[in-house]
Amino acid sequence: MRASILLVAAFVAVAAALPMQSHPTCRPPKNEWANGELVLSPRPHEYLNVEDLPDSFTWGNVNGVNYLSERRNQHGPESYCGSCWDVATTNAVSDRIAILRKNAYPPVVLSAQVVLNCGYGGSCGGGSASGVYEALNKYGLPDETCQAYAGDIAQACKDVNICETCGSSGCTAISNFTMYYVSEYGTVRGADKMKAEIFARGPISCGIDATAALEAYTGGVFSEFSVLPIINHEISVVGWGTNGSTSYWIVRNSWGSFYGEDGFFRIKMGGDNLAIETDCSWGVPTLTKPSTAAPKVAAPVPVPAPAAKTPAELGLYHDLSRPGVRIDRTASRQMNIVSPQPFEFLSVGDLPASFDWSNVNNTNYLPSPRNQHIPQYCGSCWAHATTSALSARYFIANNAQGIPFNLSPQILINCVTANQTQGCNGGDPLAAYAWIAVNGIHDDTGTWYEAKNLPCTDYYKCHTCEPSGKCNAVPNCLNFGVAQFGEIVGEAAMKAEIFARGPVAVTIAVTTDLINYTGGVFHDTTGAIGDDHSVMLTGWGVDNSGTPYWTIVNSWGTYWGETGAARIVRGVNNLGIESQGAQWATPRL
Ligand SMILES: *[C@@H]1O[C@H](CO)[C@@H](O)[C@H](O)[C@H]1NC(C)=O
Ligand SMILES: *[C@@H]1O[C@H](CO)[C@@H](O)[C@H](O)[C@H]1NC(C)=O
Ligand SMILES: *[C@@H]1O[C@H](CO)[C@@H](O)[C@H](O)[C@H]1NC(C)=O
Ligand SMILES: *[C@@H]1O[C@H](CO)[C@@H](O)[C@H](O)[C@H]1NC(C)=O
Ligand SMILES: CC(=O)N[C@H]1CO[C@H](CO)[C@@H](O)[C@@H]1O
Repeated sequence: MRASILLVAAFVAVAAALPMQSHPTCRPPKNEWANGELVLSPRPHEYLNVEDLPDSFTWGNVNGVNYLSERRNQHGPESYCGSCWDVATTNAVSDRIAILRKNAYPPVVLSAQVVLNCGYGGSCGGGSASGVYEALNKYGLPDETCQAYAGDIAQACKDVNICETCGSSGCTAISNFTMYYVSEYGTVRGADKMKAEIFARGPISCGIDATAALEAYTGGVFSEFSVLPIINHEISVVGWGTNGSTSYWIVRNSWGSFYGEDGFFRIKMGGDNLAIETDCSWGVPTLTKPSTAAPKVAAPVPVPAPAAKTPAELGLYHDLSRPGVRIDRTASRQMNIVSPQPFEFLSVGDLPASFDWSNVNNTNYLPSPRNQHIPQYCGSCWAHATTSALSARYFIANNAQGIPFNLSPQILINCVTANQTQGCNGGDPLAAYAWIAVNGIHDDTGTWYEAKNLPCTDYYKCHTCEPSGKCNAVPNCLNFGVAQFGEIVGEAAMKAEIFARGPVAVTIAVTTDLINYTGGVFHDTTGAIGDDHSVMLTGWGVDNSGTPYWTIVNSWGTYWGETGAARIVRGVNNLGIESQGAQWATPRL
């Protein structure tokens, strides 16, 4: 008894003298997925001269263009998850897909959850980056609209947990969706080789010792050479720079945008600070399937058989008994309009014949697409359309500088109650903007989309979880907002508003043919008009046969329609698109 007390006391004394290791399980020692390499072509350090590389370089700003994908928070939604190795790697490959696709719409965010569901290299108890790269080569990964981040709520590796949509009676596997692959992957160590790899091919993922001091970091160039580093965390290194006297790495963490410098930290380069130059890895994305790739799981058994059922017949995408839009048109709905609206000062005849925020002067201003129906059915289109449009308008207001983000629809589902709005049972887009104008909103790194009605508490507005298992509210998180907001109708006013200020939310009817839509200019012939659904309206054009159309971005995943978007015939009030109301809001800057 006495001996064991002494032992405990000795252990406590030693532990207190050592730096605290607070992420003990996020990057455990190597496992069976570790150290895999598939190197098929010369590596950048073999053909680049490191002396020729610039003093500063970051994929967050290459000649004024950002290629970095959205920040993530691994620590939620309901508990701690040691998935740093997974999130750092899927983020780095998502960046490289943006580089490969020259930032074309839509931005791709690879699904970190599929990695967890399938155990590609580890679990919430930790894992290795090379497992993710190996799986990206052998099996591929879909984007997040197939499988949302659920952290600890990992599921079995089967089709429905790789790509799904959910209806009122459960979730169904999607059989036709895009998989992303890497053609080769490997490891890199040492500052010079890391620089060559990053410069030539894009961000890399690296192991690091996440010390208590790094956890407490709030900005500046970090350095900590006083500890014997033990790699227990993984991050992505996206570039480097110098402040005049000190060179540093630019690092994206996976602890939310509220960590450090907007989710990033800078750490002194050279000398293997916290072991950041010891254990890095890279993958080269490809848009064609490698010849060795095979499905992880057997081809899906059509549910229910046979496969002839259409999405509409399967009750997918939209449940007409659960409207996504609830607008009390007899009530006076709040707006805040203090300056002239674009339709008052722009002449519609002066606007271009085609215009779309997915490509204005070769720049995409739209955030990554969403899926309101995963991990379960939720009639939250009103929250998705409004937050997507506002996110785009922030990017427009920032002149496409900085890292794009998606404002959190979940906060609105939890909190907006005005005028019949009922979370997953539908809501009023204008009431969403009215709520944001008063309360503010945050990106989705503190409030993950969970597709259910949660309480409107500080905790559910913004939280994060610790290795101890404890989850805490993040204070002062709602730092984005709305200045003016209103509603317009009619083609001319909608065009002027979109052209001058950015995408809007718009209310449309949903028909079975819209549910089945796979591409082309949609033209409803049933005469449907109604408050069924809310989508983001991003622009307009005219097709080869001279048919004018609107472009909308839906929140039904990228496997629906034209990569998540659709064209709808314009000028004839199809689905009520020009008469049911388009809601707009300007960002509070
Ligand atoms: C799968 O999707 C692609 C791209 O959207 C499309 O070209 C193809 O026809 C689809 N295949 C099936 C079987 O639906
Ligand atoms: C550069 O960073 C180092 C390390 O944090 C710091 O000591 C130094 O004052 C910084 N220099 C400038 C010019 O900011
Ligand atoms: C769309 O869904 C409806 C209702 O299930 C079905 O009758 C129709 O044939 C489908 N259309 C197409 C083109 O698949
Ligand atoms: C696109 O280019 C045109 C012509 O140079 C310019 O007038 C316009 O402001 C640009 N649009 C954006 C959003 O940068
Ligand atoms: C946010 C919002 O639009 N609230 C409105 C709800 O309805 C009442 C009654 O008509 C209005 O007074 C509010 O402005």
